[in-house]
Amino acid sequence: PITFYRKDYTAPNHRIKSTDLIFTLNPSRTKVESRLQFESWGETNPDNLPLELDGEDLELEKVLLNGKQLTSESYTQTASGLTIHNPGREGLLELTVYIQPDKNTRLEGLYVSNGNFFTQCEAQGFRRITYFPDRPDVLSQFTVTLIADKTTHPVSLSNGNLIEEKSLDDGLHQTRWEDPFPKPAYLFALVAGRFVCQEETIQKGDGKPALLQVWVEPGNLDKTDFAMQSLKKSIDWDRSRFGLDLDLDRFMIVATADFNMGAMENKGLNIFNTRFVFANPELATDVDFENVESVVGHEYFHNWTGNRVTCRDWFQLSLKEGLTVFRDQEFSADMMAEGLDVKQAESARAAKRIDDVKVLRAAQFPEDAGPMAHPIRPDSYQEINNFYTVTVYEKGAEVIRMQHTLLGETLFQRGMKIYFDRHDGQAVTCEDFVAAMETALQESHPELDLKQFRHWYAQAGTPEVFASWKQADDRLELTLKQSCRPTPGQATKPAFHIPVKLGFVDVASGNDMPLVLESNAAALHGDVLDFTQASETFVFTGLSKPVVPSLLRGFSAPVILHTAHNTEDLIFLAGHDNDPFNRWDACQKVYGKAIVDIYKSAGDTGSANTQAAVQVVGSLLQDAQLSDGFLALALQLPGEGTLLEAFEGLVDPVAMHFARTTLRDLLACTYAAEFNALYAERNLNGQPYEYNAIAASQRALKNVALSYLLAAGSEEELAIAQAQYAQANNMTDRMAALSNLVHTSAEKPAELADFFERFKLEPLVVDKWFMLQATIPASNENADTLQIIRDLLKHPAFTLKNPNRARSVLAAFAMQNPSVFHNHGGEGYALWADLVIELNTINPQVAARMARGLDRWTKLVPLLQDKARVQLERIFNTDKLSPDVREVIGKALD
Ligand code: B3K
Ligand code: ZN
Repeated sequence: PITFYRKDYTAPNHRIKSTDLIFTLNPSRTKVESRLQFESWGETNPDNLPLELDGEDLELEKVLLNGKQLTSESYTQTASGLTIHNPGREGLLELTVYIQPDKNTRLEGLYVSNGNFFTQCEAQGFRRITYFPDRPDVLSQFTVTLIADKTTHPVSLSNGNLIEEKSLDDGLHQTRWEDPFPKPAYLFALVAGRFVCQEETIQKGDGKPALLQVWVEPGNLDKTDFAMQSLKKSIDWDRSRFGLDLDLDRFMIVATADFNMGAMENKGLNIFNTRFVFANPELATDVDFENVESVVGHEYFHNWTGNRVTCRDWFQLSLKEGLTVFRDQEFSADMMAEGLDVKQAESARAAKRIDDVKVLRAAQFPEDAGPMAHPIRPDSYQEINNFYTVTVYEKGAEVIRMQHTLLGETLFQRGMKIYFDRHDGQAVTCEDFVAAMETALQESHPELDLKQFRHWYAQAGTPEVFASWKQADDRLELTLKQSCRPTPGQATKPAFHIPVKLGFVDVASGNDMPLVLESNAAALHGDVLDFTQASETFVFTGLSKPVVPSLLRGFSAPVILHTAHNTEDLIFLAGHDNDPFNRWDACQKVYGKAIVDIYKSAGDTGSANTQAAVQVVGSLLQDAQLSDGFLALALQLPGEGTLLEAFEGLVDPVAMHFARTTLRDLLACTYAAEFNALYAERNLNGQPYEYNAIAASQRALKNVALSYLLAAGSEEELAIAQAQYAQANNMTDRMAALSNLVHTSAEKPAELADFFERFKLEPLVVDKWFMLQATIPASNENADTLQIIRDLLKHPAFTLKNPNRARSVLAAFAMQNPSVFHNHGGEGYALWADLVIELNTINPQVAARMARGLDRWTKLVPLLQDKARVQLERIFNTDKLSPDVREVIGKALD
């Protein structure tokens, strides 16, 4: 396999000033004609540098340079590209190629989905459309002509503005599009087919109108309102919070059922997985609504952070992704807090923060500790598509968030302005972003810099922070130590600059005490401590009464924090921490310790930690001050992925599942009456459904209560879930009832068949139906989940060709159902390997995602490691393994 290195970056020989494309669209043979106006990149470049174009799976018909047909000795054509020898300093290159969109099951480049044409070009899909310098630092102005059949493909769209539309002979029609902004090829898009749209004209900040459209296949218009609302909110929010306005006269979203990822930010023509567009109460859960809003926001925000300023090379991916995730997280938090009073708003924002940190702990921490660990700015890759990771995205967002924490909102926005002033229209690096933030910081704090902070871009691995303290004579000595375990290629790492947000909670009053730092006082900025050494002691004064430190508030840095808190301290923080995030986290720590005790003692529930967990839940249930959203989060036990990753030593996921279930059942029985009451109070059955943050958290709490009710498991509780299913007027309640029934019932509930019948024409809901069954845990001893999965794979509605459907079984099983996937017989791994191997030939990108299922196999108990290795090796030795899957499995076996 070829490895690409960040250090090897060189500028291209030529830039492409303008790109004129003509597509004659035909599913089995599409003609692509291109006219590329090129010129030498650097003034001092020699005249005879070759023009290098990438290309894959293309049938080349014609090459013309400055109007003259080239003979075959003036260029070199290989399986990966086309090199024009001696093209001169500038000129016009004209190419004609043919491609086969209907054979494209990889869904990269131009492909056909349900008869319609779509493109996906990021990262390197454009080279499967025509020969071109397919690299993000080549920005070109695109004009696109689309010629298509009038009846089968009446709608045809591309980036930018529609400048011409006309009928042609032979039942064809043509549209012509011009994108005023130069862009790299990865932002190119075209869509053609049968579509309908919801549209609206809005006024931009400069008073000019802009046309917004959401395009879907006929029959789906009743699912587009929320996406349109979300788009308008995104536009308003980016203007008011970041001062960034829509820069086009027209902004389009198109939904397709066949899509490798969530969505794509093509300039002016975002293409979405239907999953992140379609939303109405009957079909989408509250979480689906939330995701639609956040992904619509994310793609829209890319228009500035990604498109106006893009990446120099793919090692810089986090430049746009980390920043844009940070922006979409803030957007969602602001939307959830909208219209609430200060206290409620704080709680709503904390709930969003908790959701994001859960993802980080469940998915990013394992990645950072496993064979695919990489810095948010990777140094090397074999297949770039494997690096659209939780590290680049979510940890990348944490690294931006830390800069936001260090600078504060005002200076951070000043840094954004400097960034755009310097780099609008350019392809730049992560370093350019940090430099802009550093300039903003130094304008008001010349003594500060982000020198050490930059390690976050270069070093992989999750830092661990160890905190201990001594309180005596009105002083508190806080000692922080940090370390970071080796990751592939990085044995030792210099200390990180870690912003530690903190408070000292007075035990008597529950209030935060003022922070007075006596030693190295310059390290404290408001309530944020700069922690920069391997080990450092900070002395705080004015603390004559006992306090409990609350550290890393709001999860101010993506680290694993080990503290000297004893069980009593944690119980105190779980009840009194003034930082809602840390209050939640204290609950999680207590539950986690209890589950580990149960795990280690093979089911014994007598430990002090287990008692503490019971006590914490009891207090939460009695606390009338808590918002529904917070309570719903605080009552949920840590997820299995988080527990497995946090466990010290080799672990058995099956036993961990049962330990967690044991605690859940204990809580359920102890508080059966309270959960019953909670359920009854929050049960809105019969009231009209509305998606909003308050109503959603009420439903969330009710459904958490329902899951405890079913865990306690009598006939009566079963009837409650059945009634909720039958009476539900929205998908949130229906799904919650069904999943509780399916995951705990003795036999296949009748509701499961009803659900399929009701929704069989709605692919996204059918995905839920598959997913529900693929995630039945081992604790449901009446279900043979592996057999259920084998049967699901033979269901007429199942196909590996559609990524959503493939994920609904394969990812659900291998990544969300540890107790079945890791079954001791090894059948789970074998089934997974069969599917990865099959998917490898259909869609390498999605296969490589699924191949990550055993990333952390060396953390498993020896019995499971042996079984895992057999299957990893079986995949690795498969014929025609794609570079995508090879990289993932190869690194796992390294
Ligand atoms: N930028 C795209 C991801 C493209 C993935 C290519 N394998 C979606 C996003 O982050 O907005
Ligand atoms: Zn993105």
